[in-house]
Amino acid sequence: MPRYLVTSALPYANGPIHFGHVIGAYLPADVYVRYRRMRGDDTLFVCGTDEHGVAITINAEATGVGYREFVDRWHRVIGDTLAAFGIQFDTPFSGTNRCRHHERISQRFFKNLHENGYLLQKTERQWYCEKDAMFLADRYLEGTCPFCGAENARGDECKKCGQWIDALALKNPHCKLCGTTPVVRETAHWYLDLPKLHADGVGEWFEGKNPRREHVEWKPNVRSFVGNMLADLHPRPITRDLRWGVPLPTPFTEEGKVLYVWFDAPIGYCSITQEVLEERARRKGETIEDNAWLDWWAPKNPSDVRLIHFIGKDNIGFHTIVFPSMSFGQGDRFGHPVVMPWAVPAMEFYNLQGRKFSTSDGWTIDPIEFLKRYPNVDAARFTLLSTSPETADSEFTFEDFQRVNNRDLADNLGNLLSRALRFAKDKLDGVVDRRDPTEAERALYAEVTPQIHAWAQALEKFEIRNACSALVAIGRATNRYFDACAPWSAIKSDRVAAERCIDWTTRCLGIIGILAEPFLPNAARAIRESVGIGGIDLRQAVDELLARSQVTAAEIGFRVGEVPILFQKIDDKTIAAEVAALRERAAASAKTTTKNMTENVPAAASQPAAPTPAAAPTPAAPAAAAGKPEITIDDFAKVELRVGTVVVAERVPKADKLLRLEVDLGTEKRQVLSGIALKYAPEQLVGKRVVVVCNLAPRTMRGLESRGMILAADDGSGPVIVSPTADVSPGATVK
Ligand code: B3M
Ligand code: ZN
Repeated sequence: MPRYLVTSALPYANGPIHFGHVIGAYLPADVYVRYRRMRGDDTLFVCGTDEHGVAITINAEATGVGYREFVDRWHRVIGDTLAAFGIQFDTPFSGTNRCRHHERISQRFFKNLHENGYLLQKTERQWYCEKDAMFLADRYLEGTCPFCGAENARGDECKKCGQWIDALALKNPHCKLCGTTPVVRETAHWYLDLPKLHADGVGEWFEGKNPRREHVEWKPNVRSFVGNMLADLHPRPITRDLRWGVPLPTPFTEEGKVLYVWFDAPIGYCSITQEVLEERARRKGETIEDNAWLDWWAPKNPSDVRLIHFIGKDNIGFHTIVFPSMSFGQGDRFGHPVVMPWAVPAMEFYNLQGRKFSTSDGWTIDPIEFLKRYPNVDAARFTLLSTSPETADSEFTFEDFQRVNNRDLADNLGNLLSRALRFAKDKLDGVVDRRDPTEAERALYAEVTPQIHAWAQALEKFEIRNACSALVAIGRATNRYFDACAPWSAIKSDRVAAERCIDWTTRCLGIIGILAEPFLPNAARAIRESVGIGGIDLRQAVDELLARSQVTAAEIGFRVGEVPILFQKIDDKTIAAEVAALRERAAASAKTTTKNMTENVPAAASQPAAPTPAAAPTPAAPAAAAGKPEITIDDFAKVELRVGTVVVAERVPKADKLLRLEVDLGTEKRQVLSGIALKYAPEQLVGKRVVVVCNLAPRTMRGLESRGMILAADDGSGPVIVSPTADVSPGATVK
């Protein structure tokens, strides 16, 4: 029997998480793990926070808090949020800085790759701040954008025009920390030789031709994304000039260099595994070896362990190419090969009421506050799960929350339970006896049985929405049966018929109480207890249900106890008030002129704190919300905007953010370069209608001429292409 090693993406300890994160990588994993355990599978569920990287150091410095204190604070907030959603990782929920095995294991990965010939060293020129004595990685550098002239462009991209910037081309560069002008210095970095790893077997593994991967189909979103990346693989730098992170192992130690956060973060899955195993052993009064994690990560027989990464779509490349390549490149140096992922059920994006979640724009819901207002976490779980972005982007709306809560849960399950049990209390002396089925009960089971199998099959394939639907369908079938039997009138002439109805209704409720366990852990337990199967062994129950649609324990009658209220309905007024409050928060935040990087930090975080030895804290510089000067209609008329259809889209080599598009404008085809590659895979764009600025002066980027610009909206979380809402012919003017 295979064992299951389940991971959820390690959230950055850098800010709060919202519903999009919860449904992206944590809740579906929790459901899957609960399901696997119900099936009796040995399962490990590993997670913790991602605690390194420039995003964290910059925000910590802006807040004036030491790095470790900063990540500790967010580690707590994130851990509490996930726990509030009933997500039960194996403990500890750790982190890449707090885990005491992390440095050692990360360094081993690096060394093994080096010994196996998969690392390259290259020297490059970078900006260096002599005052702070450090290289200015990515966002530590600011200057004037060489493309649009915007100030405050960062070392890696311009926030204003979205262009990818070669740091050396930045005009008037200055250090974000001290403001001085840096100098160019040479620095040597290590690169992961992805082309070589690909040629040596990672490519075949991805295609399923390599015995190290049992053939499981990739999800289409994963396959298309990775297909594109594989076509254009380059060595990837895996070290950074920073003072926060995992130091390079000896003999590679050099002043101020650490492993790149995306190199050490996935190794966190391994090091946290070691901690989880230690904690398990401790509870049994045992101790374990420092390499116990290898029993899961490098088992003698690789197909013993099924490694499953639950992630959001922006992490696909790292979990299907980079980390598998790092693992593949270990060879046998851990005794046996390191396990490669068996499945990567990546989610698409999850929005909020028609827009992207954006903490800085106030377009978000604080999950902890939400659960204070709606304390029944099962309702929140079920709403997120049944609207999850499994195959396409989807969204959370308060209207869906109301519908799922009121209709699918309160009416369909809660009401059914209380109607059946109250009837038994009032009319049947509180006892539910077993009665043989008639045609009606056989018809009911003919509806329910396929849904039991649909539930299991869907969960096996990570199709959680379908599994939710199967559960709801059992409730609906049972409601129809109950209403057709109408026990309240049957009792007047045929007591046995009424008893039979309550018997079979509660049997189905028992089935619901078992199958609901992964999604609605609290309600599921309450249902099982109320229908007399509180002590049931869930594993055996599922086996029995799949074998014969019944459970032995449910075949004995029971005495009705307390009748629980499973779900409270939510009225229209409450929902309208929620939507209004959300809009108000967004409007209030749009008025605030001081938006800066500390905005994600709770009030307490902006209190002065002990300075860190690593870098002197600097107050965050508030960037004024730039309103542009007024223009006349004639000014606007100078811009020629036309609708076009994307006919070709492809990545631009060596430019992470750029896509080369060919756009059909009706009368001509144009080549346009667009800085949207981080948000859109090329194949998502082909056939899409876009709006092109046609009379923009041509410009050459990366040796390619761009004639025009594609309009995109950006609320700070990346560009979203602007497209006409109805079909318009290519060439149509936009005004
Ligand atoms: N921390 C990115 C994210 O939170 C990153 C995931 C790491 S998984 C090893 O989306
Ligand atoms: Zn400086």
